[in-house]
Amino acid sequence: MSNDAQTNPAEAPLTFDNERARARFLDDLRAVVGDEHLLVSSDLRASYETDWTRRWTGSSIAVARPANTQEVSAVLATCQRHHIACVAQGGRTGLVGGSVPSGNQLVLTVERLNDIGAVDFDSGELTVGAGTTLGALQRALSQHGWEFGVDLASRDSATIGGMIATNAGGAHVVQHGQMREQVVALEVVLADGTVMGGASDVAKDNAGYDLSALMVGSEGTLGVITSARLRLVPHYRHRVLSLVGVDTLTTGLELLGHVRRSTHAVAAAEFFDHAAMQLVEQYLAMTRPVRPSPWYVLIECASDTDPTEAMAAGLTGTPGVDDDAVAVALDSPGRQILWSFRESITEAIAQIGVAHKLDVGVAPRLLDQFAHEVRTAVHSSFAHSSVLLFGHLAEGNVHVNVINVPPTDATVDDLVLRLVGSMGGTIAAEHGVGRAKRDWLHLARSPAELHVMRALKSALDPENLLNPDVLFA
Ligand code: 2HG
Ligand code: ZN
Repeated sequence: MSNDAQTNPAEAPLTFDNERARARFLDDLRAVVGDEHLLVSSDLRASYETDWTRRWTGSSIAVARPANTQEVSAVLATCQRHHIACVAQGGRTGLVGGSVPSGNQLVLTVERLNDIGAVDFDSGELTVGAGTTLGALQRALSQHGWEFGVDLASRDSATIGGMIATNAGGAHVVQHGQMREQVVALEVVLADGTVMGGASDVAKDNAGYDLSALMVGSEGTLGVITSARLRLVPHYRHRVLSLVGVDTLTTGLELLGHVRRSTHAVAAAEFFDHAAMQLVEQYLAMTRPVRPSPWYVLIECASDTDPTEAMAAGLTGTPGVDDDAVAVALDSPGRQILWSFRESITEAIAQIGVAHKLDVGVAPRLLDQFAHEVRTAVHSSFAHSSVLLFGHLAEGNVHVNVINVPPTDATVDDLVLRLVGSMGGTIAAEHGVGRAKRDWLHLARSPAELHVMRALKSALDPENLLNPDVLFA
């Protein structure tokens, strides 16, 4: 890798100054991916230039759709030769603008890198292309006695590559961890086109720096992930899910504590507020099966032995949790109905507007205080706004969604993120930093950490060509 140019990652990406240079760049790309897979006209590019939220949008020179690692490598080498920045893209469901181009940049979509390798039954591992959607992976595994440890509502759009690049979390972090925990090894293409690593099936490897781990959560700024060797988890024969209405999140946490003490099988612990419940009831045209409460908590247990009794034992005995506050689902259709109240919140919100999405985390014991303060602060500055709070209870991960504030007005983001910072929390609990949070990264990372992050970026991408508008302000 060349290391002669040291460009400040904060500098603007290099851009074309004339049409001929642009045409030469496009010709070189065409020679790599073929005419059909280089999308140049604005109507073909359009869907790759806006993310799922519709808050983050931009323009690109073109969209390249390489078919394999060699083509990804040649595309990045072409970008480097022409000094053009490249934004790697998966399913565009990251929610922080991390895969949206912002000007004279190339979009590199990994959607054609979607091979799903054979499951190694003994080790419970497999290798997949970065463009494989989570849903396709789950369907491929359904008959094999293994599952993938991460699940999230956008499963049919989110790609494994994007989920690794953002270290996605989802509903089962409490049982299986985030994407980081599922990665055995990665194949990555570096800024100059060098292919690094490979989806090795060596189970334990301590030979120096864990370079695959470095790529997890790097948001396309250090390299483009092309394939991944993934660790699977056993398919559990029994699953039981409870929806419980509670007055406070502290009660929800107590409840979770009881269930955790009576079984090790807790697979998910989620929460949402009454405003989110009402919106989803309207969106799904369904009625909640429990009495109205300020908060709702979903607790799922999954194991090889039936966890129903242990779950029931855990649920009883928490003050304020009476029978009409609890609904339990033992079979798959019943569980799907209960899950739909939680999983449809994001879609229901998108139906009514473009939301400010602040994916933040605080110490779980501070959840009620945070909820109170964030609602008060947002409403006092934006009288017509609506605040919806939902997220992942066990991790104190709150998805603050604010609607009826113009998408371009970042004062509400500032207000929420500073509040989180003042409570010792994190400004990015599971969606990453992207373009949405880069101005507030200093609230979550010390100067020493920022210095090391910038040093890594400069070492691996000296010309600042990989996703230059995310992470660093
Ligand atoms: C979830 O947990 C997702 O449902 C989406 O992370 C969160 O829409 C959001 O803000
Ligand atoms: Zn989430």
